[in-house]
Amino acid sequence: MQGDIPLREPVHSIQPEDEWRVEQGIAGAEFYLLDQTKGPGEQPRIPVSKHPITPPVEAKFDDELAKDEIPGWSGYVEWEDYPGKKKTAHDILMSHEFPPPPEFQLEPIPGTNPVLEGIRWKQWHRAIGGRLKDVPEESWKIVLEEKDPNMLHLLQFPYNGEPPKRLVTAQAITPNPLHFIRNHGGIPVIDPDSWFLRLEGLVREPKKLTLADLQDETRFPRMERLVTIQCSGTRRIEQISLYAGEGDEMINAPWAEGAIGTARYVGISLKKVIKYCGGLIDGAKHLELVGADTYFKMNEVMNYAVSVPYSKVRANEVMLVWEMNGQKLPKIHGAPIRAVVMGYIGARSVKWLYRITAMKEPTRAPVQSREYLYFNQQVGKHNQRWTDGIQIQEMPVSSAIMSPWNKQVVIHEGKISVKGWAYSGGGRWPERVEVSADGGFSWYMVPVENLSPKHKFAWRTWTMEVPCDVEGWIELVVRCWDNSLNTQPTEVRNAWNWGLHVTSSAHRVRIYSVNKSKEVTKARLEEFERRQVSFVPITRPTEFPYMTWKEYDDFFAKAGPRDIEV
Ligand SMILES: Nc1nc2c(c(=O)[nH]1)N[C@H]1C(S)=C(S)[C@@H](COP(=O)(O)O)O[C@H]1N2
Ligand SMILES: [Mo]
Repeated sequence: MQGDIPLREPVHSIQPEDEWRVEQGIAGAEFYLLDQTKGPGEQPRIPVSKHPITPPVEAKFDDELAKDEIPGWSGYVEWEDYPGKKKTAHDILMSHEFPPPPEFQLEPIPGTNPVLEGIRWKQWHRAIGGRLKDVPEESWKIVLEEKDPNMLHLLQFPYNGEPPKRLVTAQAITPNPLHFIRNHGGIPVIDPDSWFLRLEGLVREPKKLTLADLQDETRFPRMERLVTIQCSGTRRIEQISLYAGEGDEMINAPWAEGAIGTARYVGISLKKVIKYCGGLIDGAKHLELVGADTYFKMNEVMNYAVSVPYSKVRANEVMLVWEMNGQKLPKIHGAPIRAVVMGYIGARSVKWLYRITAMKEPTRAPVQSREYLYFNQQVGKHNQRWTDGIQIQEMPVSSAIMSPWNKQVVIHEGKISVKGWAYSGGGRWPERVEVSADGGFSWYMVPVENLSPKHKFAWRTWTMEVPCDVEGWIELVVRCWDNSLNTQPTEVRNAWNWGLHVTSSAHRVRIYSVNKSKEVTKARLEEFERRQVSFVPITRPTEFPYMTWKEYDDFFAKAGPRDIEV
């Protein structure tokens, strides 16, 4: 009887609260600093993650500061034209204390959806007030309107979301509601009829062009391209699970393999538009692309901006698009017009584009000059400078397994069905995809007919039946060779970097293989079924015998006893 078992009072522990977890390395954020340049009595004993809890910001709303700039452009605040406004915004931000970013690398990632809320970002918007006050809520409404309910919302605001693994490669062309979203700010909603594009800086004839101007085929011929947009943070979760990197909740959204999407875009070549402005003058070599959203960085407020070299534009590899997969470009993807920079990281494909400035040098806007940097392994919190990183443009060749999933128990008959994507940046394309079922020792080539068609600027999805004789834990690995015969490093560590970008290593998935082509395994599975006992979780001890005593005796009769006699 249950009642007979005495319940013991918990023994008082002399271990300080949870310290064993710190010692075992499973409560990393609270890992005490060990400063070996100091004596034992001088060690700091303050857990790193115990920040003071700051009360929510009480905004001093300044409706004049952040107001809609142009009728019909809702949620667009102009910052770049008004240095004074930027200064005031900076002073406001400096006068408040904001909560630190949440810890999600050294401690487990929350299992909620949205995974992270973006409290700091919401509070920054509230602190500036005016038009920005309502932007977080308005943007979330657009997410719910335009995105698929299956989306994994990594960050609610600014919205960052990706499709779940089972849907990433369900189709070679990603349906718009399932295309990942990477926002650095709120979503401006711009009426197409009042939208215009400013072309300025070192262009011979600065111009303002309306949507009707851009869509006038007598001026600008239509262009249609199948393009994969990949965020340089794709598959970052593999780097995070190995070593933590820079922990801002926005910059380092814990992307899995879904921050990549492929769509058919219709628009025009930016090259023709620059030509229409008489071309570039005075040695201009870069075009700064500016979006109508508001971005926050180190207590500064700005419009989202990056730049592309003019050589890329001249090659007709930068489009201005208004149509995505046969539909009007969705608001959340940058309507009315976004740039699509083929073969470059997603960050260059500016959404809600409204201004293009020709300049001599790449822009110093933070997304170009201070973020999206690929550091070497010895650069980190202790020593990074912006120039220590390569500014990421073209992504290297990469690939991922979308099924099966890590820790899945896969029952098969000697062949495991595997599927996924493969992609290479810079106009290179996957030429060969290979899958290994033994951790990367032997590789099987995906038959050509199992790859989706080749395109210069798009991924290829693939499926594969991989021979697997093994029972128990195995590691499936995929790697791709592009048309320049570039391939992927084999381990995450090989490409690990402080910014947690460009996870280009071969994607590894550990699964538990149950090979039903083996008689004993087949019989055992049937027994589980007959007894209506679940086979999973595999760690649960089985409560019925593995064999009969007769089988046991027969074995030893045949094989001889356990110990031999002299
Ligand atoms: N204006 C603007 N453009 C932007 C961004 C942004 O935050 N604001 N994010 C960039 C990044 S980092 C990526 S990866 C792509 C993502 O495009 P998507 O959201 O349409 O998938 O948009 C890029 N263009
Ligand atoms: Mo990105």
